[in-house]
Amino acid sequence: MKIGIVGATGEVGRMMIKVLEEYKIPIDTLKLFASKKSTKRTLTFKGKEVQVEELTEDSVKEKYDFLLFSVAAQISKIFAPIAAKSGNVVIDNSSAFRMDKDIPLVVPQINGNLVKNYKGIIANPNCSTIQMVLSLYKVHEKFGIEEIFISTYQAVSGAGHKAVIELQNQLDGNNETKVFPKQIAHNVIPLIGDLKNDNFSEEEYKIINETKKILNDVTIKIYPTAVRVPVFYGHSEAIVVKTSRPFIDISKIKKAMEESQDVIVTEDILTPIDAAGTDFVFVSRLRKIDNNRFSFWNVADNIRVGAATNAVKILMYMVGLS
Ligand code: 2RA
Repeated sequence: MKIGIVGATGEVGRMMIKVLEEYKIPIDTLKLFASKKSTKRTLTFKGKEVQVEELTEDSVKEKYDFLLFSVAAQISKIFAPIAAKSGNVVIDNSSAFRMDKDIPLVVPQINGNLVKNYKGIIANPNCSTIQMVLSLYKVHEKFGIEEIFISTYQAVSGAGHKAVIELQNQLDGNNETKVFPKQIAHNVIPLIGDLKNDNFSEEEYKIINETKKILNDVTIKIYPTAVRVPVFYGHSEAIVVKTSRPFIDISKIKKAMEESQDVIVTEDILTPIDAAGTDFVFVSRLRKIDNNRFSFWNVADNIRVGAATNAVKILMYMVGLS
C-alpha cells in the first residue's frame, strides 16, 4: 500500500508512523508531509529514514491507498477535500468534518460498517470521546444509556507537542505560559478549547455531539466537564451512567464492557502512567449506585487509543486486516 501522513511531525503524526509499523501494515511507500519549517527533518519507518516533504496541493493530488491527516482543522478543510477529489480515502484526525452529516465519524469496533467500500473523507473522533464510547458501547447495546455525567482529566499532549514542552519547562522552573490560559504545572485548568455562550467549552461539546453520532442515539443526555491536568500522556475520565433498563448486578456491566476486546476492567487502581504506550481502555473503580446507575474510572493513552491507533484501525478495517 501507498500511505501518506499529513502532519507527520506532530505528536499524533509521529505516533501514526509508529503504530503502522507496530501493526505491520503492508506499506510499500510511505510519504510524510508537514509545514515548510519541518521539511529538513527525516523520520524513521521500518528502519529507514523518510524525508519529510512540504505539504502542497500537489502532494495530496497524487494517488494513495490512504492519507492520514493530523493537522489543525483549518488545514484539513483545505487539503482533505482536494485529496478526496483525487479519489483518495482520507482519515482525518481534526474536528473539521466530524459533525458533517455526510461524513462518517468512526470508531471501527463500534460503527466500522459505515466505511465498508467507502471513498472520501472519514473523521477520526476526539480522543476523550473515543475512550469513553469504547468503554460504553456494549453497555448501550444491552441496557440502553439515558444519561452520562463525565469529568475528564486530560493530558497536555492532547494539545500538541508544544504543550508537552510547556509543561516540562514549567516543571523545570520556567513559568512561560503560551499554550494554556494559565500555568499547568502543579495546577489543573477547567477549560479545554474556547467557551461557548452557555459556558460549555468546545471540548465538552465534542464529547456531547460526537458520542451521539457514534452511538447513533440523539436521546442520550451527556453532561461533561473537561479539565486539563499536568500529565504528559493518558487521559482519565470519571464517569457516571444512567441506563434505560436496570442492570441490577454490576457484574453485568463488567461483562458487557469486557465484550470489547479493547477494554480491560480491573480491580487495580490504574493511572495514565499505566495506560501510556498501550492500546487498551482501562476501566477501574467500577461500582453500582442503584439498579440503573453505575460509576467508573476510565484511562487510556490519548495519542494512541484516542487518535493514531483508532485511525490505523479504521484503515485495517477497510482493507480487511482486522
Ligand atoms: C485535547 N481532546 O486533549 C483535545 C484534542 N486532542 O486537547
